[in-house]
Amino acid sequence: MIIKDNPVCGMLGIDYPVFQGGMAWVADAELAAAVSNAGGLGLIAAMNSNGEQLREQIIKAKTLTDKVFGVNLMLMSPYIEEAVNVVCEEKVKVVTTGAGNPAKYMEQLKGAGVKVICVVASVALAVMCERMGASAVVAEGCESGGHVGETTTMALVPQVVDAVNIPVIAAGGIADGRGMAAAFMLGASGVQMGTRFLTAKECNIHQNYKEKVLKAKDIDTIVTGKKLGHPVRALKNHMTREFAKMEQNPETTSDELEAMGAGALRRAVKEGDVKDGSCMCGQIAGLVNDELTCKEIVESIVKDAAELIGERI
Ligand code: TUI
Repeated sequence: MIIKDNPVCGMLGIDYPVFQGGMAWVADAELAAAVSNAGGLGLIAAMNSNGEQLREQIIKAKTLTDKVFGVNLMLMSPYIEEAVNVVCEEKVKVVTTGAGNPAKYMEQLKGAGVKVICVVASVALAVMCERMGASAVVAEGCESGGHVGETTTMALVPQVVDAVNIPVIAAGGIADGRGMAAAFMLGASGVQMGTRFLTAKECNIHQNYKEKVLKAKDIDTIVTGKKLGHPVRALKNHMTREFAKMEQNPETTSDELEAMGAGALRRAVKEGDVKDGSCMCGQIAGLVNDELTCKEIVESIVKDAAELIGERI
């Protein structure tokens, strides 16, 4: 089930159905290659790059791994058209799409032989993506870090599983073998993790950010940005407190909020400003207490989940 006859492994040619989230500013060629080398699916986030910067990362990943890796397309990105072109030109095998409806790009991607796996936060979008020709969907619950929907993983995954005939990968709140086993019990055929990989040895985020994740407890994240129409989960800090205060004030304009959010993720990831930057992170951070290699992360979650499920691997 986890490995034996797993539809996601079969479809993509990977050893384990473990995806690394396509985290903006975080998921670079090194992280993606490390996860793919560990037998999972590494993903480069297109979000933080224009077409040529993305191409550089794809070429770099090709030098770091012979295994399959993918690109995450953030549909709200100003560079989305360029990113889609580059993915097709570089013959990337698989993309995940997030933060929107991928309809506009499906034909071009599929025409270029790219498998499209859509990240969805609702049954309706999952069904639409299947109709458009998605190879699988990632059902992402609101426990996740970053841009989130409103439904929890526990409620979303089985409803998506019942609504579509393509494989479903569960995301949001999963960081160990128990979470992976639970996802399979809900009908998922794989898992995607972001927060767990934030503290991976091969993850190039600033050490201040890693330490904040390592120290975080269950109740240390908050969702802000609902007023802007793109709610984002991040670790509580000075920035999220100020943002929440401004959001509650009816006189605050969307432009003021946008201005406050602009560059906040980059400040945390690159400069280590964990006070006034946005440390996007999921609710499972309390379970992430060590810096491991991607190989250790992937192998331990698969081993523990298989043991719980009673599958010999
Ligand atoms: O996309 C994500 N997670 C992200 S994207 C991101 S970058 C960003 N930075 C600042 C503000 C906004 C984004 C950080 N984290 N996950 C996949 C995901 N997609 N979660 C939820 C959705 C989603 C939500 C609504 C997908 C589609 C949707 O509706 C689209 C429609 O038109 O129905």
